[in-house]
Amino acid sequence: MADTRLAISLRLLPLLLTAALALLPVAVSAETETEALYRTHCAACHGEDRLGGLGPALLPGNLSRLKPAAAEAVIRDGRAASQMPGFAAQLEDDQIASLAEWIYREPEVEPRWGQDEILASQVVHHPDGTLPDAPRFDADPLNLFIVVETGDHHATLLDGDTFTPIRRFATRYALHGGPKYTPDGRHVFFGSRDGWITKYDIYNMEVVAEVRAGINMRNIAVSADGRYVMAANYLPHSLVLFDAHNLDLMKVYPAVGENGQSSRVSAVYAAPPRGSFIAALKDIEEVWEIPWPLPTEPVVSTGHMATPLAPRRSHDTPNFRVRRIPVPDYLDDFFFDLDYQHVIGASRGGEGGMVVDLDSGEKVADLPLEGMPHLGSGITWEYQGRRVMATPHLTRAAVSIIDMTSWEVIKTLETDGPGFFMRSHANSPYVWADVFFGPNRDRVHVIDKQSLEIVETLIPEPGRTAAHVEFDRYGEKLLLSLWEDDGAVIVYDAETLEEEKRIPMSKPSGKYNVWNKTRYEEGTSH
Ligand code: DHE
Repeated sequence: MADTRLAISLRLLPLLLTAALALLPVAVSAETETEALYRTHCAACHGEDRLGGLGPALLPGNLSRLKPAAAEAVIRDGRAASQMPGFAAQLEDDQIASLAEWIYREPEVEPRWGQDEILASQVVHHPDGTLPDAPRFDADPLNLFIVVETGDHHATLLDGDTFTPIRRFATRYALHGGPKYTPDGRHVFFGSRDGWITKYDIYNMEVVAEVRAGINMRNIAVSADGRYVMAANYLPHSLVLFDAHNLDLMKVYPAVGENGQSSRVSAVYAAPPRGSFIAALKDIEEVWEIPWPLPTEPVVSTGHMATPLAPRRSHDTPNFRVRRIPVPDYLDDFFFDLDYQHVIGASRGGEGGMVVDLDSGEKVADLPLEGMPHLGSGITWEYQGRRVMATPHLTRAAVSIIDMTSWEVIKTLETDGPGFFMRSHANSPYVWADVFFGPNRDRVHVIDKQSLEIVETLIPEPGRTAAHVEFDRYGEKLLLSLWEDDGAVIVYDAETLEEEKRIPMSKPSGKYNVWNKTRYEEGTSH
């Protein structure tokens, strides 16, 4: 019986081999043809290894915000207001489709971005101290805004008194998150999703230094004294520390937990009262605190939230060493109370939150916040003698308001759809909350901080997304984005809620006022 089976198998062998050989060249050539197409048409700008160059990185993590059909359209038609040409004349439809499919595949070898690559990427255009120290424009340097325009990857420097643009300049592709200022407001650091950090001298309106910290970066933080910059990466799993003067690399921290498992880093923030950076890890249940050196001279008190004269140190971890704080759940999106005693984090499942004491590492409260609270957009204010915080939800038409002493949700406001950003100012009676998702994304709610009710819903332009607000330094005027390619920032009077001016811009996303950001104003993002 066994002999018979063997004989049949041997007779079938040539047939099977022929069939396999017939299939093999097709599979191999399909792969190599796509790779060859990439090498011929794409690699010069996007890099041989898809890590980016003149154009952005083309790896699945970096493309997570672009749908494959949209990627095909970009390859076919190009991207307006960028250097990406259309390839409709050179490539057949199936070639475009195969390229678009291929760039969403993980590379066979995980790309590397370590110390050598970071060092090699650094470009210092104007070494620190070589440019003049006085602003080359006539405007209050502390009431400037930077507006990030994601439509064509530019930023605009805006006078916060007259609301006239001072300078519009090209940025790296796909900036994300808030740019961070030095405490004197002279320099600003931008972070791009592809990992580039750009230091820009506002007074001289020049890019002074750049470095690439990673391949897929989350955000950056700047120490309260403006001397250090920390970058948080998804790829590679790392935090990277730089000297802010010329963006010189100081240290790469592989994001590896106590248990040896490595993790993406959700984000990193500066905690001025603690004198440290705080980072949350997405895949391990730890928060990291990394102290920077204490100032040798007193730090000047900076206004409302007032950075203390010298940061209090509640622990004795040496400078730039990691203090691991074990937490009971993975922290993704998070927020802090004003003195940075507690971190308020949304857990990875998006069905709730928790409050952790950063000194003891103890969880002090659970927050019943289903519907993906977007705690990173949280803001705080005084309400009936106590401090409250409010957060929008990414998948629920609601704003939750939480008492920051009892950690109870004291109000859930129903909104016209899930929102992304909230903003206020200590001098304003109102909170502004956008409706970023769904059919009502053209609406913005204005919430009274004392009645905790929506008192006005504005529709600046029907059918067009209105989102993200930032106040001027006095809390008297504010900017709202008409978040479209042919969009605008709209100037409102913060008291009367009347529109005063529109400044055309290309998909303006975040707007950042120098005073509010450097003073850690309670109504703005940190
Ligand atoms: Fe953001 C800030 C994470 C999607 C626009 N976003 C941040 C920050 C984090 C974050 C951690 C804080 C960084 C900082 O300022 O230091 N964002 C995430 C996500 O995890 C999420 C949901 C998915 C992702 O793709 O990363 C996400 N973000 C978006 C967008 O789709 C937005 C709307 C458009 C875009 O440009 O990508 C967007 N995020 C922003 C903006 C800020 C931001 C404008 C700064 C807000 C501020 O006022 O400071």
